Amino acid sequence: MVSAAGTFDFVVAANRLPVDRVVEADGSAHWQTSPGGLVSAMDPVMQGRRAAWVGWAGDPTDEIAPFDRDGIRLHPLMLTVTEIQDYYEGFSNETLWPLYHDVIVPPRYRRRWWAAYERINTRFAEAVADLAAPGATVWIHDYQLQLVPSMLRAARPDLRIGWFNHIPFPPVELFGQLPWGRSVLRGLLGADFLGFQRTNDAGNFMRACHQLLGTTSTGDVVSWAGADDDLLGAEPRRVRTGAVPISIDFTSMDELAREPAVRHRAAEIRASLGDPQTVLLGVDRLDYTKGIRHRLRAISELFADGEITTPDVTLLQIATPSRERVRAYQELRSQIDGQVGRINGDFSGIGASAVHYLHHSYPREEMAALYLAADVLLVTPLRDGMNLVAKEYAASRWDGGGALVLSEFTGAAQELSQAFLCNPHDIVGLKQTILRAMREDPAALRKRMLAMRRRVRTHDVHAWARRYLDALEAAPGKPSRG
Ligand code: GDG
Repeated sequence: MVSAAGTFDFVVAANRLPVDRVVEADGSAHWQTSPGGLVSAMDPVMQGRRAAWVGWAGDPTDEIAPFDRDGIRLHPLMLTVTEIQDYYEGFSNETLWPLYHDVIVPPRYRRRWWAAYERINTRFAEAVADLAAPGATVWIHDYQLQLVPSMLRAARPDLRIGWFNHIPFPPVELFGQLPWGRSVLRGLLGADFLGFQRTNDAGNFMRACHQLLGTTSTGDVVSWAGADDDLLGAEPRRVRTGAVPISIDFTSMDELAREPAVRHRAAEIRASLGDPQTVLLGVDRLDYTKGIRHRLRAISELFADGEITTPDVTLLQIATPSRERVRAYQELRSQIDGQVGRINGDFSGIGASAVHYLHHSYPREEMAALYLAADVLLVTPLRDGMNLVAKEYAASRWDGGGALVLSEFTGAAQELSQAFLCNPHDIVGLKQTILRAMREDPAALRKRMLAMRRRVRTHDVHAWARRYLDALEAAPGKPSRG
């Protein structure tokens, strides 16, 4: 059913709002801007427009009325405990997340979760349809909202609709497992432009459409003849696809890392680690895609081989708590706890830990200090859409110091070719790469780091948002306005 227009010319829909609700000890609550690049990327493109953002408010609480913050209308969607379990923890994080990351753990296909995913996507589409002005631009984010483009187009054919996938899009041989794969593709084809991190992801999407729906494509445009049914996305469509790799706010990271307090804190961190010759660092959400176990295996073997020893070398591993109610994450945590315990039992000395393992999240200032304190950053995902940590490391190293070991299975590897690239499945190769990064002479390291900094500076998050919106504007099939 076609709904009436709202008044906002630019509407973002993402699983989460750009703010978190903080409840103080006295029970009072306020909103705090969430950390993360998406918020800072969206801010400049939203300022000066009548802009709104639709997203889940985070906690299962009572209904919260829409409110304005920094000139932007925030429209919270509330989810019940069961909806969180089925749509978010279930379909998004136990079905789509592992399926889209090369089935590192087996995806679970449950009909109840799919039904909840459809329902919550409908709620997002309805909220956007109510807020968007005639002819407005809508930018939908990520794998949690893949049905929203077609749902929204059915209600509001006048809108210009874009979707961006922050995670990989899998090859059709894997995507084809999804019992509702055709519905997902038809959901996405409601957009005018579908943006992906890598050209390969866009290619995988196009191949899936061809094989499962019988679409044709010319260049980067997918043509769908439509279907003779009354399911979602039955209308014929021409949709543009493309790779628009996301980035970070280079300037703000660079400036933060230059602050005297952050530099002082970096020195303090090294001192409290016992001033080792080499500090190796890992910073990840505690997620099985990030290759933390492979990294620990390589480090453990390097200690066992005598290639590295305490107190000269230590690994500082920050693992930010994530999706703690999902079973695969609980299992991963106990595996990593066990691995770290064994490495420290075998290789630490008194006051000289082989691994410092911290299961916490930290303020941005501390993250910048950690990056500055590290001689080698280990980024070893088995699959990662982009990996912003790698780019943040380059942006923080205004001193030209540091070395980056980077998995070839990250989107970032396509841009940061001066990193020490590795295959984390190849433990022998990973060990050699870590040693090369540790032993390379400072002048050569500096050259590599300056080249990576140039890349991230010129391709920052603002350039990403502009490129995305230009591609959306230039997409085929101009909507009928009016
Ligand atoms: C998804 C895709 C893609 C981490 N711990 C703390 C903290 N962080 C920040 C990092 C970085 C961000 O979280 C993590 O970004 P990643 O890109 O590494 O990974 P995902 O969370 O998996 O993100 C990924 C990304 O979306 C964007 O499209 O790159 O491929 O999986 O910014 O700094 N920040 C703070 N404290 C922490 O403890 N303040």
